[in-house]
Amino acid sequence: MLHTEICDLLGITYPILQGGMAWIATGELAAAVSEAGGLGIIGAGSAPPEEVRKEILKVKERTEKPFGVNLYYQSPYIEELVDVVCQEKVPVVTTGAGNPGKHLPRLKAAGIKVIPVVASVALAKRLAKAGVDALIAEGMECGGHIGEIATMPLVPQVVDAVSIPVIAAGGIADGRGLVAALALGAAGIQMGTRFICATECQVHPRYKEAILKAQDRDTVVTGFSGHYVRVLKNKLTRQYEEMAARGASPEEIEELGIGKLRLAAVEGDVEWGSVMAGQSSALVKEIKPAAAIIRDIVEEALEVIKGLQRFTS
Ligand code: TUI
Repeated sequence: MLHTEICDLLGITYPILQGGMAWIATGELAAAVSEAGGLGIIGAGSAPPEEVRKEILKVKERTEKPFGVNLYYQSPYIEELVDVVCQEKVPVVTTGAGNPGKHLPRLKAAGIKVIPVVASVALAKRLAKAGVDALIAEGMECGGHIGEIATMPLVPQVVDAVSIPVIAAGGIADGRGLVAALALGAAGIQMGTRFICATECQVHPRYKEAILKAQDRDTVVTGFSGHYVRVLKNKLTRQYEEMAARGASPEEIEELGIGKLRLAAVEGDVEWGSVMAGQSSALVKEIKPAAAIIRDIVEEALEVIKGLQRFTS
């Protein structure tokens, strides 16, 4: 058994959250993770509110267990999405790529547990003061939109700065990573990349294969002026690098990224699409059911904890 305060807070069996990845984390994956004792999270991304409601209903049909929705704060539908999660009484909301402060009163009034993703100590402090239930401290090893600080230094700094539970994310894909996160003071982990390679994940099979093939140096950070995105290297990232080298404008570079996550995740174009994935990609070696992913990680974590006793006297 591996139990932390986040299990009690969220009503889950294992302290493992699945990242709410846009275009990737649909109701099927979220339901499978929740049913296996973790917290499955639907990625709302920039999808229209009624599409997100459909995914919520899908999860409710498949499991009685708690689940979450991730709200992407750059979505043009953010206000309507807050309405949908409140109406549907979604048990947990995680947020990304922005400050959810102004929506906290509404979300809390609907009985929703709110867990923002933060990439800095300053925002962690501000949101803890505003009354969020927990925080996800996400290091820049993760895939997709990233901050500037790595998981190893970020997590203990956030843990020291707040008195609510902190969940570690970024670069974690196995039991060793889970134990390391606990050692840093985290109460649990969130994994995105590992769960992309879950059997139940509906992403295009070529996206999963690209992660399975990836080695240690196969991710790259693209972006400009504070908006950085970690993806697997491919033709798109080489074109991006050429553009950056010839001094292309931020607008031109932004233009290159439009629609590219959908191209990879839905169409399966892993050469010209944006294959968002973390540095943990090289740790992911097989596709297996979400329940097996969770079981194997917990088993490995318990073995690692036992093994650590040899260093004590
Ligand atoms: O949100 C993420 N990761 C994401 S979102 C995403 S969707 C996308 N699609 C196409 C192009 C680009 C992105 C892919 N990956 N992670 C959570 C996260 N949030 N990491 C960092 C932050 C963050 C950054 C700034 C949270 C808050 C914040 O606040 C700034 C402010 O307003 O104070």
